[in-house]
Amino acid sequence: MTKAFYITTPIYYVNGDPHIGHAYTTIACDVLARFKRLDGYRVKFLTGTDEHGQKVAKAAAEEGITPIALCDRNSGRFRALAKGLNASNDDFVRTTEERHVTSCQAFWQRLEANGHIYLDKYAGWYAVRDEAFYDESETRLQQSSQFIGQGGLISGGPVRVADSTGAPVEWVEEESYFFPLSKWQQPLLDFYDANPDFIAPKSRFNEIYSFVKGGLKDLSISRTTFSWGVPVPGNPKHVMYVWIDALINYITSLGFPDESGEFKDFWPKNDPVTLHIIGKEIIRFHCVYWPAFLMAAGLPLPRRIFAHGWWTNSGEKMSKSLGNVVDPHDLVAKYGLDQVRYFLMREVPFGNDGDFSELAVVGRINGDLANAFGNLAQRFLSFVAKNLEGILPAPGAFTDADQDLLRASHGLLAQCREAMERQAFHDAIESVWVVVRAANLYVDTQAPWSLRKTDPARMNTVLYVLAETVRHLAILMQPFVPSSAAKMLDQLAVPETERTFAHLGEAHALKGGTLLPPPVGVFPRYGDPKIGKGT
Ligand code: ME8
Repeated sequence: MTKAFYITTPIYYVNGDPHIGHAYTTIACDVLARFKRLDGYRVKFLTGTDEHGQKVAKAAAEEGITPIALCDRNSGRFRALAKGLNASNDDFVRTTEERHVTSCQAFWQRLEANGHIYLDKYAGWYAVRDEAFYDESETRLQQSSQFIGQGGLISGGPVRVADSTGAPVEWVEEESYFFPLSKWQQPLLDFYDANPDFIAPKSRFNEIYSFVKGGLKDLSISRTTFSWGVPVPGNPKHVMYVWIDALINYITSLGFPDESGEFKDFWPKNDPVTLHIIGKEIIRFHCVYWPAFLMAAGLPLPRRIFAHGWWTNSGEKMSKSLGNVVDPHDLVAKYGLDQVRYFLMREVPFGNDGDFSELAVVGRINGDLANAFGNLAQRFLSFVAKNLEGILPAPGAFTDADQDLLRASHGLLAQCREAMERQAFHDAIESVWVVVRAANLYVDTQAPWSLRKTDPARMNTVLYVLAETVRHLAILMQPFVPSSAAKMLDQLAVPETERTFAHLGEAHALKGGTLLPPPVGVFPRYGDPKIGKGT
């Protein structure tokens, strides 16, 4: 039976515009989805938008439009981003959709039926920006400052902010439904102990483990002071807390509360297949609340939650007020989509924070893509076109050097699989680049161009080995740079039906005598006058 794989991005808040951070998560998920599809899995890849809650209601009020008008417009921008990134998502969920409201209410009723919801009163701090409740001990007083005209600064007295995020908090007192999170402390710790890979990287696992060990308080899960949310079944004065609503999106898309369709394949009881990729700032919601909600509802848990790091811009946090938010559309327009995808996956080990700079982007484009990978393919393809009428020669007997290179190519799938199981994109790419570099060295040492007159048979073998190596590299790079890898495979005349990982290895090797189409450069240098872009 085909193994299933379910991968999700967080659903993005629609109060702002998409930025590079959103693009980063979506691309990472897309790379994993594509990798698993090529590896024979039945994949479902979900993304979408988080549209309820006070933050979105406030943003709409500030613009003087209805919340749904804001959601419709901005959700469209996130959908356009996914498309613009060539994301292969199978669904795009919006939390204002009917199917989601049904799913949330059914989930709530399960919790209630199982005795895990009670009515009480909440009195405490709330940060609208984070849509999070904070204990007084998690907040601090901070001197506020306000800009007045011409760069002047005045002090506006102390404000209370959340320690971890700096978001202003306000005092909230209202009737609220609660989830008895405190009761789930031990079951959660037991679960983490039994599943040490549930949260990655390890540092995040440790962070969550000690947070839970420190004790959990019951969680307020409904609000009454505004109405932009999913009505609580049986008491529509309350809307659900936006985070319970948001987390449920992951099962809405599987058809919940109907457990007979996709749900049973992608949210199975045994051997879970779900991977949630999120940013590091939302681990508490995903690694504590979500598993506790699921346990309480009597539903299975995801397999793993990976929290990646944050991008800064030239050392500074990206923020609207600083005006340094990197717009993914601009970046793609300037450097090319596959170039941006490659950069984001290669530059920073997934899980670490990263610093964005255009200098680094150009370095990767010119160094890794144009000079190393692109050039490797380009050199022998144009030689074949010019000197052999575009016909791929058949090889003779392989020398040790040939076999070394072919063996290295054949060994790549296992290395990439191992790295991708850890969501170590940079390691997967680096293992491919070890072979890219070895192949470039092979070209230098074998010097096929100089063999044309002296030893054409040997030249043919060398060209063939290069073609077969590039075939492997391009097949494996498809998840990262889908259009460029496809172009490379087109130039090797590899049929579209023979580009999965099952086609790696000798059984599907290129055949000598194949006519190759005229070569075209796949990875241009940035700053090359021919493409009219200056660095
Ligand atoms: O948190 N660097 O939505 P959101 C890297 N709606 N990634 C970044 C980033 C940065 N500078 N900034 C944002 C929410 N991200 C909730 C999620 S899920 C049930 C609900 C990415 O619009 C990162 O993936 O604030 C982060 O988790 C996500 O955007 C937050 O998006």
